[in-house]
Amino acid sequence: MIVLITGASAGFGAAMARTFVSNGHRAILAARRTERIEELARELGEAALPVTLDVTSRASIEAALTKLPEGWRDIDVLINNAGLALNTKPAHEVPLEDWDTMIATNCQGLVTMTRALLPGMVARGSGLVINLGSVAGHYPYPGGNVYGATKAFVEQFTLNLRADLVGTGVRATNLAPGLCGGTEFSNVRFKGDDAAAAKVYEGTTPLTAEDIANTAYWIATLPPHVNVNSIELMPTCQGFSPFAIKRN
Ligand code: NDP
Ligand code: 8X3
Repeated sequence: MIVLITGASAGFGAAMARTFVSNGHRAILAARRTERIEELARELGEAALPVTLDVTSRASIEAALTKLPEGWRDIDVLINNAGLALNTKPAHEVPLEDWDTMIATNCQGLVTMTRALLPGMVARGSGLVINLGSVAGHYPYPGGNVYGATKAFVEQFTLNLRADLVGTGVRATNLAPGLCGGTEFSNVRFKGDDAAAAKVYEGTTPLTAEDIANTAYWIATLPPHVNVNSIELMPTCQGFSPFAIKRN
């Protein structure tokens, strides 16, 4: 199968590319950092195609997809993985630009990619869209404000896709991980403060990018009559907080 992975230049996306290709499939590696995806494509060989695109730009997506070479256009699996969290400040302090960027990437980018590839999948009577949600879309936490809201959007959009796609043969899944280390997620969230990023995982055994890649691969290789609507993963060391109560 051919899988298009957004955010293939790092973290989950790069791990997914390695997993699909090592299992005999072809992967289109999409991201903004061209050198990164070209390097990964060199590692993976002919089964990988690097494609520079910015999911926040409809023009960039359309240009990249139009330029796909013959033989790479019938995409079986779209993994909408590109995404980010910015900041952990409370809602009344966080810069509005951070909210704009998260909404543009995690929501607008994801729906634009999906809308671009769905018609082909429906016409072929098969396909799968895996959207990267998060536990942040299921449970609120301080500083999660718009990030969590974008991931709740991702889950509901995925379920609404399911509603529209019944009978088409096209499947859709919300894949919602919890604490996961070894990616650039926290480095991006803390804007290059790598010490703050490392602290997030201190003393934990978090999920790994390979755990998420293996889950995506499992979802994509289930028999065609099986649709995973939504799946949530946490590391065993992660649990739930009590409600915060401000006492007099
Ligand atoms: P990373 O920061 O390691 O990777 C994010 C990827 O997204 C990069 O390849 C980056 O590539 C790409 N990306 C960001 N913005 C854009 C854009 N505008 N256009 C194209 N690509 C873009 O993060 P993770 O691998 O950890 O996270 C991947 C996904 O999983 C995200 O959606 C995240 O919200 C979600 N997630 C992560 C969890 C975690 O704990 N790590 C837990 C739950 C969900 P480039 O900069 O080259 O464009
Ligand atoms: C990433 C997991 O808990 O940092 O989506 O929001 S969390």
